[in-house]
Amino acid sequence: EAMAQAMPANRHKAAEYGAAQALTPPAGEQVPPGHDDLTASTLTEHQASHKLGDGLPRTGTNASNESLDRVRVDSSAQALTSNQGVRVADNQHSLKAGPRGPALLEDFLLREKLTHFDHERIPERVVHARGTGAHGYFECYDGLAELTMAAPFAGAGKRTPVFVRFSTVAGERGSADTVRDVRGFAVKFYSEDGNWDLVGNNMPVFFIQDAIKFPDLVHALKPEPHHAMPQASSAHDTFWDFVSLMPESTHMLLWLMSDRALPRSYRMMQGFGVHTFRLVNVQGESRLCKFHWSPVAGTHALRWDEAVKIAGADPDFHRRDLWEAIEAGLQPEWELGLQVFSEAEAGAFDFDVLDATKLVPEELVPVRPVGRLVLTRNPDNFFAETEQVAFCTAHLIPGLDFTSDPLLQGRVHSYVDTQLTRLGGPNFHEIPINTPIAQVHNHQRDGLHRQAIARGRVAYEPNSLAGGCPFQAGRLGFVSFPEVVEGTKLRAHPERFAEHFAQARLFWRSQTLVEQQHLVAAFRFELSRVQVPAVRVRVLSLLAAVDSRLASAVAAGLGLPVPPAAPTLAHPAHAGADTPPHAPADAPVSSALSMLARPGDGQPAGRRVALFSQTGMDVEGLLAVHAALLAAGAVPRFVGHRLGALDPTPALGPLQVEATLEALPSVLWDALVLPDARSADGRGLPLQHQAELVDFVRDQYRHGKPLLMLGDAAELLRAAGVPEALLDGEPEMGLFRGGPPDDPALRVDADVVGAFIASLGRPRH
Ligand code: HDE
Repeated sequence: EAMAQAMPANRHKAAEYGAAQALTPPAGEQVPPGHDDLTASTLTEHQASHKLGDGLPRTGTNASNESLDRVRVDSSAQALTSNQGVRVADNQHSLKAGPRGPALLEDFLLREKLTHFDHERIPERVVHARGTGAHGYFECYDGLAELTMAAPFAGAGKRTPVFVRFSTVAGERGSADTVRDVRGFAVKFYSEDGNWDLVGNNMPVFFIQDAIKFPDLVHALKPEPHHAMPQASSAHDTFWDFVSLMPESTHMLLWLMSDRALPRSYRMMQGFGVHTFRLVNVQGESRLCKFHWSPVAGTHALRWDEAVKIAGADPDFHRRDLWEAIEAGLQPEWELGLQVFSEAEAGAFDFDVLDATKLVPEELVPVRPVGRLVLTRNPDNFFAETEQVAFCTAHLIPGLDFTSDPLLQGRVHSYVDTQLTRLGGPNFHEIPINTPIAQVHNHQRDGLHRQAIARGRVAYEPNSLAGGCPFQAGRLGFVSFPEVVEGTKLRAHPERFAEHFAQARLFWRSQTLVEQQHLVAAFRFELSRVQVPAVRVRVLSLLAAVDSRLASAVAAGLGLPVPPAAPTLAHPAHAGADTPPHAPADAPVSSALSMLARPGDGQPAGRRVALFSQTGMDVEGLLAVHAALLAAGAVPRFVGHRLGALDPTPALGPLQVEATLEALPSVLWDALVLPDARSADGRGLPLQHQAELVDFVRDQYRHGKPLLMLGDAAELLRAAGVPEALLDGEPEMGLFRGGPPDDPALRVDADVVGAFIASLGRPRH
């Protein structure tokens, strides 16, 4: 043990851990011989790593981070070497026959460097190529033993390390973050019973009901094959052609055209497991379940105009937002909720819970909060961690199981299969970010890039030569829930899969007026990009089957009459009965479906606020607001026309402008603070004649963001198109007038500043 503490884990490669003690993997807990715990007693293969002990993360630590210490490299104060560890004398010149001579074949250093470079890229994910990830933990509120034996839910306060990757779906790896799209929300739980991946989206339903349609959906959505356009957008003929012929996609289309498809931040979107899963307890009893993630920062969206402009101003907007929030110590957080119901209850719903185009309304089954997900640490290396992480719906642990959802069944195959190509072979589970903290023991061998050095001559089971090890775990292993299944082999879907519009209507009716307006605008935009008139008409007929007001509003924007509604089945709940037996999907509204109706959402923490400043203006007031914003956890920055120092202030000396209006335009900020225009002592152009500033204010106002005036800004606001009635401030409309207060000793009115700050985390005005 003393040696282990003095030495790095691999004493032959001390340099790869750097000199810093912190980078040396801890020795790890030792397993006493004869320990009878099943997991622990089999820990023999990885003695050189610190993956020892009971497999549980230590309190307050992240076991998955620590296991990565084995492969972390810190090159500070180290000499450059080749991949064979040979120190490189000169990395600037290739080996030549004379200074002007040809390069020599024997230059193995040049060849190694170029060869490695030539193979740096791996295939991108066929969908969800663009994404970003972070480490953290899941903490269980209370033990859920009555429902499931899944390790992350084993007891109150139990923490399980996680890696999370958020993504867009359609765009390529380098595409913009703020496009209209579904967002992936994939969570890998590194539990002591093995890895569990909950590979979800930020919308609770999907386009199709059966996996066999997925390649067609994706081919229709991706850039059209003849000219490879458009990038990261569904606004083109092939997508709408496909979905117009696929009425089951109608519900998801409404979600996709809603502001849910334009999240303000990955930190501010919900996540859903989408499918119905199964929970199994230790007695072998099973319940059905839907998974919900709800962000503590609130569920917030961008405006479309904003999203479009951000795609140009900062294509990495969401990636940067998450990175910066975690670097700043904000620790983004979501609450996990479960909707739990029995098979019998599900049988009485007027939709089929195996149909991924349907959700379970919260009025029918409430969401029970069971734990929280906290992101604490950015990856060290994007490629090694975020790019190489391999999520898979088949990564399941005891206590959880699949249902026969035909979409889920296809996914269980597809995710492993895709990694074989993307990560180059069957050993992708050995890439550090994918290795479980639970030990791996089996007779799988060899393959490209094998890491484990399996000892002994036995690679089969049953065996006697290795004492029967590793042995079958029996009831301590994964046992599939013994669901009774019988049926005729056929290609068909259940009867309740045939109704496609009731939940689309529920979603539409549940939106507030402004959300409905945004939805209509999105349909108009997308369909105006469609060139083939018949496709537009077919989509309108789907919308007509949802709601006549929706259809006519969209049709008006396209200059088309509303066509006859697509054929609808009688809603099963209404067939032959006056009153539906259960709160049906056709209920008038479900408030959980509207982002704006979600109460209590949002926080000022992490919101970005621009404080406009220029030479000669009253910076004292700005400084007071700056301090108040910092105290609330917001991110205030002084912006102006040029970087650098402004007038000295008595308090702080020269105030530094940190960002220019040009480099960080309005759309990259959540709010704006304007100093008193009268305080500009005649130096420079009047504010209302500064084109970039006028544009900035116009966008802030149009996008419904809070604006705080520390005095008169009427001329500027007028130039930016703010209506006359609002020039003096109107908090209801997000325009706050905070100074100068009656007391000349004060620079700003603290109550108004407080109201402005409180409004930062709320939905847009
Ligand atoms: Fe995926 N999906 N998917 N998907 N999916 C992939 O796996 C697939 C579906 C989702 O951050 C791929 O490793 C099929 C639903 C996320 O790495 C691939 C079907 C939901 C991610 C694949 C679906 C998702 C993926 C591409 C229909 C929400 C990104 C690369 C049967 C519940 C995970 C990869 C990450 C990625 C297949 C439908 C979510 C090809 C066949 C429904 C979040 O395997």
